Amino acid sequence: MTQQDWRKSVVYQIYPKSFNDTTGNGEGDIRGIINKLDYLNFLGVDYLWLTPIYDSPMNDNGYDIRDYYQINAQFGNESDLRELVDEAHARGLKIMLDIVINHTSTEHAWFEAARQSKESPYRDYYFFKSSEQGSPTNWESKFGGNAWQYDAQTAEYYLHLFDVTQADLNWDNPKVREALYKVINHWIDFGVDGFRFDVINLISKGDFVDSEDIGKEFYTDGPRVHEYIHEMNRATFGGKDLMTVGEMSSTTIDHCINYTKPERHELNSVFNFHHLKVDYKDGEKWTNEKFDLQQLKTILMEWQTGIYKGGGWNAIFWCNHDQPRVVSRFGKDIDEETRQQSAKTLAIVLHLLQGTPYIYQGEEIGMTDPHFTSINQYRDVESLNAYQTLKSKGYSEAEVLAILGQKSRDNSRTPMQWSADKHAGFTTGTPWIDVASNYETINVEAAMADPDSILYTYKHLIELRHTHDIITYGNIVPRYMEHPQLFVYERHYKGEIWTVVANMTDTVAYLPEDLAALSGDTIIQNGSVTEEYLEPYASYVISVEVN
Ligand code: TEU
Repeated sequence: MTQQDWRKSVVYQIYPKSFNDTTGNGEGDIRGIINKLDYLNFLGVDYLWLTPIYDSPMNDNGYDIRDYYQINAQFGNESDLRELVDEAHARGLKIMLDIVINHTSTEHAWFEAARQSKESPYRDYYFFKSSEQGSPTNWESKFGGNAWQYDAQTAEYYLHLFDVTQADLNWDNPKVREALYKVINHWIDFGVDGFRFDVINLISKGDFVDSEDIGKEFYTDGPRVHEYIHEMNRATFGGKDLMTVGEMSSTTIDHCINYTKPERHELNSVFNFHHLKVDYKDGEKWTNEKFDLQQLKTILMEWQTGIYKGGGWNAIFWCNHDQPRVVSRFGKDIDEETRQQSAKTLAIVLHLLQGTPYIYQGEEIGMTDPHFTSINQYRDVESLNAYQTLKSKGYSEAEVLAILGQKSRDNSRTPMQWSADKHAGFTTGTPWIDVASNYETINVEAAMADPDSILYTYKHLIELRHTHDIITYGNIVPRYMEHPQLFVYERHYKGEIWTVVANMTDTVAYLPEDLAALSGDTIIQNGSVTEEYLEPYASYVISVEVN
């Protein structure tokens, strides 16, 4: 691959545990990724982001790191990773690692030393606080329960914004920052091409006082966060040919502009999640709310235009390992035709936006939520906690299962569907989590054999991004924001306008007159489009020269 502007890249996210198992132990591994590089190359993506592959007790599937320098034995060893990087590079593919530095596992040597005594030199690597009357503050963990855990050995509490086995690191301690920069530099020297930084906007904690909410306001985009990210940039990846993306929890457009404006030397790009909360009820995830299309459009367009005007850079995505499958969420998976139509239209709408698109494994073949029917099928710590909490609030088993079925992170963590073979060709053993029962129809082999498949729409969209600068650099103009069915926007660049028109619903949508009158070159089209209407989930992109 010739050197291209990183802004034109497309990233493919791999969740190694569920990608491809070569040992038969029911869990994916690094060799499994190596075996599928030709497929990824065929798809045409530029970067592969691997969720954490370091040594970990796996309470949060690798987001609880025990040793930043060791490879998780379940996934392989360092020479497997070496081979993966080399084999990827040989195909023009680049590798991004996931860096989890807001917290470590409580099994990390630093934490084990820290918890021994108040005098440990590692004590202030973390937040330990004494408190006479229970928890130091009323903050809640994002996985349920209070965010402080009492540690009997020294009779103090430590902070964990996530699982009780994920202790938050104290970034105000310069030794912590130095140790973490060393980790990043180690992997730069190893030869990786970029990093995804886990919940990086939570690293600077403010005052430790009670919250009227769950504590977010004290650590989200906290007081010294920009200073720390800038310092990290200068001490590690800054000025090198490495792509970076920060995962930003509950952030704002203004902060994200500052995180990504090139002249501030912080990060290349950011994930935000506001558009994925449109099926929450009053901010609550664990509900069965239908998604709100108007809200989805409004939020996406606010971020698109806001970040663009501010000179920042978005990551654009529908799916990741924490989110349900988009075709089951904002599309419909009730029958084959509707699944294919809606998956393609969702792909078109997303990939023509401004920013760096991310494809999560299986999204490119329209993988669906598995529609689990028993709590025994769930594995995720967050889902298992939510199950208990909802049950204790009086919800029936059926109600809780319906909610988990819509919101659980396990929806996206079921094994990658490679073929119609047993266990979808993912493993010869017993998969660690059930395969979705539709794998005989929905799998890579079938998708490759069908030129009309969702897979080819993704491939085409990636090619378009690589060959048409308007997708990367064009201005973005929202249209028909109030339309109850259509998602319409324009991209403007060097005398050309591309209009993206999508029917986001399962009923026919009639075109407003000026759209019906638009004539130009069709760049891509999905489903049946006439001069008057779009069939359910149909969409198209049309290019018009303006001077
Ligand atoms: O996620 C951060 C995060 O806050 C969410 O996406 C979270 O999973 C969701 O809010 C739960 O409702 C990152 C990782 O992507 C996630 O897998 C980890 O569990 C988490 O950080 C902790 O490291």
